[in-house]
Amino acid sequence: MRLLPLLSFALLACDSASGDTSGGADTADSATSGDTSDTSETGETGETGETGDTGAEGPADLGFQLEGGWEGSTLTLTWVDPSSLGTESLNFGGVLLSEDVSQAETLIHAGRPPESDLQELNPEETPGMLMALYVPALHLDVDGDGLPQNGESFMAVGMTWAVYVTGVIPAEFTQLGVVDGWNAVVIAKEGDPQFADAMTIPLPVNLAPNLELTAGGDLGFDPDGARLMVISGQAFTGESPVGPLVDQALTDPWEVALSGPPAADRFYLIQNMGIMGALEVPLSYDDANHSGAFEEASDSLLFAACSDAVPVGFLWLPPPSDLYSAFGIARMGVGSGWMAVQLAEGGSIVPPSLLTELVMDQTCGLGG
Ligand SMILES: [Ca+2]
Ligand SMILES: [Ca+2]
Repeated sequence: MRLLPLLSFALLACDSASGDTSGGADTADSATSGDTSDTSETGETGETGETGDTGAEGPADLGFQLEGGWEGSTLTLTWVDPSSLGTESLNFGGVLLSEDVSQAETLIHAGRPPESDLQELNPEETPGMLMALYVPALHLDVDGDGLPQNGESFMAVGMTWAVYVTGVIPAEFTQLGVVDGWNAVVIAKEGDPQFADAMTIPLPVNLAPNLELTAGGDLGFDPDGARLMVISGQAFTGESPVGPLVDQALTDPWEVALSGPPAADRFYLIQNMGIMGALEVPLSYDDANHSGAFEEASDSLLFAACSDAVPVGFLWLPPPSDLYSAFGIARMGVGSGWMAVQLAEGGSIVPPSLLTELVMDQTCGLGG
């Protein structure tokens, strides 16, 4: 029964690698490992093609239930290297199959995976039991080759994986519902993974970018003569900052509405998160010279916007374009696009329900 602990350990390792907002160091790692494995496996896609071809002919042995805006996306099953389970970074291998999805309940004939994918996970405790694990994902296949490469965005990474089991299957696995052939295993956030129905594998669209963000709250002071700007976090790194994303009269209550992805020059490597994104910070200022813009020489900064006494920034994360990052982000439940984050070590995502209750008064400063 080593499989279940092995899988849960893999997940714990993932959590420790990317569990908090500052887990971006892993994102950097991921770029390396993701790219490497992608590249190395590309050569094997010949097999993939064959499998896909035969796949169309047999009865369905895997089923996926898509939820959300999956239209126009392509479903892939990517091999997970079992030797990377439980290590700092999961390694993904070749794509077993690729299918343009046309309906929410997508049925696929995957057939028996290539022998090179099937491995004896634990020769000592489950000798002769062969397994191959695949992570299901949806991506926007811009170039039409079926593979998620060259910056194409992931829209979903499943937290229930397809698992092919064959060979000598011990009774304790059979009792858990494991069959010789395709199975599914739920990659639970905590606790042991659970086996599930391979014909109804849930695949919600969990990485599509959130395009709109509205935040605000009651004001703790008289807004007369004050303005509200949203400026790039680059301004705090000593880099030459781009202009404000928003600069508007301050009102009580105040509100900021962001829509769509920010311009390319607003993206930067956010050091304490270790990720490329656009971090934008709302600040009120006293427009002393009535110019309608902030000038350091004449105007003075007032207050930031706080949630739970911690200043808040608006972060745009681009949809992930490598599977490792996509998996990590999906596991964190963060998604992509606009989100509000607390600007503090270990700061968390501000839930949308609290975004209209931000505090902007003398209790909320950026504190350097
Ligand atoms: Ca492609
Ligand atoms: Ca001014």
